[in-house]
This record gives sequence, C-alpha cells and structure tokens, in this order.
Amino acid sequence: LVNPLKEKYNVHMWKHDDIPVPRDILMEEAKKADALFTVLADSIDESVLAEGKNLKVVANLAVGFNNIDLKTASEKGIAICNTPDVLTDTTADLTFGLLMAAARRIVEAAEFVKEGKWQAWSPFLLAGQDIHHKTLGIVGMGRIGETVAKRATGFDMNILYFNRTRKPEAEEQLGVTYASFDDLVKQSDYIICLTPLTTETSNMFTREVFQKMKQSAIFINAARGAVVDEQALYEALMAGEIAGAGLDVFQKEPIPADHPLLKLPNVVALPHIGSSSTETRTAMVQLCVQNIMSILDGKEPKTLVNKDWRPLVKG
Ligand code: 8YV
Repeated sequence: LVNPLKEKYNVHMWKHDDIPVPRDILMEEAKKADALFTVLADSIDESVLAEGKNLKVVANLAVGFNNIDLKTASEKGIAICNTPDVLTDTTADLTFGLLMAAARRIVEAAEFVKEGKWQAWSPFLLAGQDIHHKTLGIVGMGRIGETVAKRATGFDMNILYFNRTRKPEAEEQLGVTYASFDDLVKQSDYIICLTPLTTETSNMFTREVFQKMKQSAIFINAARGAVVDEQALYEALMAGEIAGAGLDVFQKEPIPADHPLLKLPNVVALPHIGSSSTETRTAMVQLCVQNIMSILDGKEPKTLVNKDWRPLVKG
C-alpha cells in the first residue's frame, strides 16, 4: 500500500509488531524526515515537532488527532492530515455492534456455548434487553454519530443527541432530538459516546453522570478512553447503578489483562477496532499516502486538520 511512496522517496518502515515506535527512534526519524506516517499511539508533541527541521507533513492513521500538538505544527509550517470519512460507516457499524453485543449479551452467550455450559434450555437463559423502540442517546453528533443514528432508525429507536452545536439537518433527516447532556443521560436506555477527546470532554463521564443514568442503562464508548473516568465506570457497574458497558477504547491501551473492568461479565471489551475492516484500513492507509504525496509535491492535501497551516518558506 505504501509502494507509491517507495517509488519516489526513501521510506523507513517500522517493521516490528510492537507499535508505537520507541520514543528515541521516533525522535531520530523526526530529525531527518520530510514526512511522518503515524498512528494514535505515537505522541507527536512539541519536542518531536521541534526535532523536525525538514518535516512538512504528519499523516495520522486515524480521524482523531489528540496525539498531535496542532498549534506547534501550524507554527512550524507542518501540515497535519487525518483520515475522516473513509472510516465513518465502518466505525458506526462496530459501534452499533457493540451496543447489540452488550444489550443481548452476545459475547457472554457465545462463551457459554463454547465452554460447554449449555446443558438445557430455559426461558430466561442469558436474557438481555431489547434494542428496538428504546431510547438511544448519542454524545457527539459528528459524522460517526450521525451514521450510528442512521443505523438506529432501522431499529425503530427514539434517538436523542448532545453536541456542542445543534444539527438541524440531522434533526430533520434522521428524526433525532437535541437534548442537554443531563437530560440525555437521564432519559436514555443506551448512551453512546462518540465525542473527540478535548480539554472539555476529558473525564466527561464521571461517577455523578453514571449515577444519573437509568439502572438499566448500557454505556458504549467508541471514542477515547480518557473521556471516561474508568474508575467511576467500574464503581457504577459494581454498585448496579448502570446495567452494562461496551468499550472499544480505554484510558491505557492495550488495557492490562488484569484490569478490574475486564472481570465483569456485563462489560464487552474490544481492542480499539472501530475502524478495523480490511477495506477501511486499506482506504485509511491510501489516504495517508495520498496526503503525504500531495504535500511533498506542493499540492493541497485532501484532508488537512490544521486549517491555518501554511508551508514555511525555509532558508
Ligand atoms: C484508528 C481511531 O484507526 O480514527 C480514529 O480516531 O480511533 C481509529 O479509527 C486507530 O486507533 C488507529 O490509529
């Protein structure tokens, strides 16, 4: 997938399975490189950008860019590119799948069968909760939020959303209703977090927020782990203040196998695979490659994050 780059440029690839690249190697590469192709786990902070004397572009294999210091990048004339749009549908699919898995106890039930525990049928065996006609609250109504709402309309759900700005078009086209954060958490049967990680959203889901939810509520996080106070989530689940959770993201990734959240049967945990379909990851890599080529060729990149970016005239 990176052949177009290899044909024109000298490409240094980190070929080991352990991502991210060690910090010293990242610093070393940043010193020489014209372009960096990064993932979320790479922290592209001020010190990395300061090393990048020749650096013109950082292409991040994600729609999110909370791992990058945008302000410093713009000051240094470094373009930051992400991969929006190409991953919207795939991430929405997984997010809705996580809701279904948590609501209908799909993972628990599948393990039950494989572990040979299915000895008899009984009427309430692994009974979950209905999804249809329930209230879904979406926190963060961006592209992925809207696409999840689209999925949910097929399940005849009543959909609330909370977002920094109202989305009149989504209200009209998808029949979603704007609610305050407080009303949304109180009224929803399922709460899906899809907000980007910013200083405002960091630790947005506190114990107090979980306590406001219905006891039957299921919380889904497909955004960033740091949006949630994980200890508070654990305590809320242990205290029966909410009924379950579906988590694709964690404060520390990979989450340690002995983490208390992973011991709870009502938690479905996934290894940050929201955008991970072969088709989508391929499209994401291609978009990163295209963005790098555009910048190095002196053209406008397709998906620029720091809109105030201007190439520095060096020398
Ligand atoms: C990334 C993601 O692909 O796009 C994002 O912001 O969280 C995922 O889709 C994954 O984390 C690899 O960087």
